[in-house]
Amino acid sequence: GDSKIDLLIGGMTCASCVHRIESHVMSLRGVESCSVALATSSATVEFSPTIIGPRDIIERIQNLGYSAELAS
Ligand code: 9UX
Repeated sequence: GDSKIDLLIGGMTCASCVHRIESHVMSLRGVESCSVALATSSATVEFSPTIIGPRDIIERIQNLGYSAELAS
């Protein structure tokens, strides 16, 4: 991807949360990869900035019931 963001995710309590977030974020047009880590409550997302932006990605995760913010 052309752009990459690191996110802090709140509210993940089991491994299924990881797969749930990854599959939803991966389904967004413009997202190329999404790797969620339960141990560090974080996610790395690669995307094409001409198609989607951090705001949309964060909003999608929040809509699933988790908190999400830029880590850096
Ligand atoms: Mo596990 Mo996560 O039962 O939203 S899927 S807590």
